[in-house]
Amino acid sequence: KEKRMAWWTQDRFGMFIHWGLYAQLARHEWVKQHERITTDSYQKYFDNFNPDKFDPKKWAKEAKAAGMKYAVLTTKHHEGFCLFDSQYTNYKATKTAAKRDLVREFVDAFRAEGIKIGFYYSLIDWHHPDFTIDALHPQRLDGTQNPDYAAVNKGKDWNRYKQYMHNQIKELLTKYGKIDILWLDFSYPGKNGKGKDDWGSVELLKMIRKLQPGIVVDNRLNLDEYADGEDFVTPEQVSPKELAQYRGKTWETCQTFSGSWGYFRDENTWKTHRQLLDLLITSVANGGNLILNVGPTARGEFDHRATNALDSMSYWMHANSKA
Ligand code: FUL
Repeated sequence: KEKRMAWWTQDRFGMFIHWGLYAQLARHEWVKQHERITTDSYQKYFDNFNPDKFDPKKWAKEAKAAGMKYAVLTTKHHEGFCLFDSQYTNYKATKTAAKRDLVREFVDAFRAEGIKIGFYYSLIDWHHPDFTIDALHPQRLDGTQNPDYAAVNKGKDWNRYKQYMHNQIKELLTKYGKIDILWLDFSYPGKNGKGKDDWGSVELLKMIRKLQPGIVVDNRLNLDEYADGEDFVTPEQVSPKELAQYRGKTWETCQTFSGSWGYFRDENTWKTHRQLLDLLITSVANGGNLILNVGPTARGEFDHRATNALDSMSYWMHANSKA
């Protein structure tokens, strides 16, 4: 483990990229869930998806200038839309007006800049017909005492979903060369009652390690009792003050520039440049990594506020680097 973690603990600073159909609504990557949008009415965002400004080479240059050494892209977020050309679904970028495998282009562009490659993949899927409807699903039931979830889930085949998810992770780990990080995300384990057996986490991790022996895997697989379950813990959106408690662990804090992960046009909670630097310095000082998130717009660009923040990091890196 120490060997495969060596570069990761050394590199310290990465870019998270949350991108999907939700960027078009520009109000949170959970918008389908927040607003209880049905899969039918969400379809228009698939039909209209056309990221004509997508230029991952530009993204990679900005990441590099900011001093980021690795980048993790959402290959599929909870909404279920795949940025990659999966053979197991048509709900994917290649079937939209984009007509491109966005993951492939991301990989090529970031690799060319010498940036390590990470894939985020959501175990949760609000599009797949076999994914269980639960209290946190967009189609959750209204607040009666005992909503009848058994009835709405009748006919759904969980094993079919599980197989789909494993197949897609296999695709991601076999079709894009060497992948450095896998960032799986169950997001809400306790509340919907799904555990490692539901996700098939033990087999999943075995497969991952076999396909990509050097890969670094996060801790969101519900594998707490399984000895080799996690390479790093993932404190999300915690304040710099709270970071000291992770000393001694292998950890990465994931943070946004504003509040949401997906592009949110009207959010007014953008962190100041000073706050961002404070996060980076406090993370590193406490022996951890920082992964800072950009949510590109639906057309595929970084918002000027994100670019501006990245510029400020780049300025600081430049002014303080010995290289
Ligand atoms: C969470 C997700 O629910 C958020 O949307 C985001 O992806 C964050 C990094 O992880 O669990």
